[in-house]
Amino acid sequence: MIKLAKFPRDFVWGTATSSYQIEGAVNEDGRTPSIWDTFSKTEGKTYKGHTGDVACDHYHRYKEDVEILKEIGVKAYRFSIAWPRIFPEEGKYNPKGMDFYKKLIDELQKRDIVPAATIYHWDLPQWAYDKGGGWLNRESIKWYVEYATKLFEELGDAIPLWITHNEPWCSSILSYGIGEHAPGHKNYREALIAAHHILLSHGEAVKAFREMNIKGSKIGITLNLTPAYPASEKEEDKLAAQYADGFANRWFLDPIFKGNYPEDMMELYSKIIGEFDFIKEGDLETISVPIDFLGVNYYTRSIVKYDEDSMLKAENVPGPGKRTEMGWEISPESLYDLLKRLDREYTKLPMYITENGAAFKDEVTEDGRVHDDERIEYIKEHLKAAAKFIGEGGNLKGYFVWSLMDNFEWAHGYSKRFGIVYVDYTTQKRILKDSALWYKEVILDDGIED
Ligand code: GBH
Repeated sequence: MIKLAKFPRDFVWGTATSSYQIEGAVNEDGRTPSIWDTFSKTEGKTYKGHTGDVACDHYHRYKEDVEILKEIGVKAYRFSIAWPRIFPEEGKYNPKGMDFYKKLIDELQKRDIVPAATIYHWDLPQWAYDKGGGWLNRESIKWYVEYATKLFEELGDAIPLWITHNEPWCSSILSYGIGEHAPGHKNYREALIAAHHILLSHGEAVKAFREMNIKGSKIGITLNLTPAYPASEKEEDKLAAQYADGFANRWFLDPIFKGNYPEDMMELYSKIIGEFDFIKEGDLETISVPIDFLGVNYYTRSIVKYDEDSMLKAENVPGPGKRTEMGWEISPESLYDLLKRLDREYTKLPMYITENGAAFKDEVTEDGRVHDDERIEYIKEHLKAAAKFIGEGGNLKGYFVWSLMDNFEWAHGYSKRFGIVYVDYTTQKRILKDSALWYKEVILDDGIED
């Protein structure tokens, strides 16, 4: 046996999910619709019109699912809380919705699994959208902070890791700019306004959290980061990579860690969106309030060449690596590059990989199992990259596989499977894929053997 990668004994091994993607029970215990209910029920927005109405029925099966977590042996479980269960109407707290998360946390604690909770993983209450477009309305910050504060009051120190937002790039750019996610707007000015308000809501929630002095709990944010590489050594391609990096990464990292938006991007964006009059005095101080850790979601990299006609002056070109079912190039080395760069340019704070994983064509074979060797390979290579970073002194504290189980993959509906646990959507039967059994061994060994 050769040790391929070794991790510290206290490394946090986890899996991740999110509320709308797994819970179902969309009309139960007082929950009202989110923008994803509305969006998925709008013709043509999701694969075959799939919705999260039932999903993995986790709302009713959470005990069984926590049992599976125990079986895999994870140390931590990252889930998200559904805002429309907690505040089904503006200003109206719903204790019944909170009860579900209290019960879930209880089950986790009984099995020594650390709960890591994401406050916002895209299921904005429809009522908030109806008041001026949700994140477009600066009032959204107030609504979010009221919601977050309630969570801190009720769950507080039961959650050692609080994550304010999951992937603000997705909930702003993909949702208000590109239109692929709810609410499906296609307007770049709106995308940047939404991003700004989301970042502000993060900062205000961190401030509220600090004021409450919750002992033993940490707070941070999760960003999806996509390292950008130039297609050639040409200066113009390097410029394209600089803009692609600004678009995907620096627009979010810089305000959080440096207290300003990147100047090159301000200049580029101002030609498209006009004035940045939605940025008020003091906003960047709020966005850059100190956090305790950074969550990194990493799936793939981008390779770009210069394109005069495109808004970002950059056009994606396919990389040479193998692809997952999402069409995303597999590039574990880029995860290493990314972590090094974060350490060098942004922060020495603890980091967690809060999502990493892949969709492949999974099938239950005659033996009743799912032989997902490609997923094992994917996770193994990314863990090796993570271990290399740690070996060089990098402050990486944990790794969460996306996802615990197959689920509602947003615009792709149930057509893409990211789980290490297979879900049969007809029977709701769960089957541990080979990757889950393999991950169990990794956790037991705190490392990978070959
Ligand atoms: C995450 O989003 C989400 O947090 C999670 O809910 C979701 O299920 C999971 O990933 C799997 O998709 O778009 O071709 O330019 C990840 C979103 C994926 C957005 C990679 C940027 C870059 C490749 N990111 N993507 S591409």
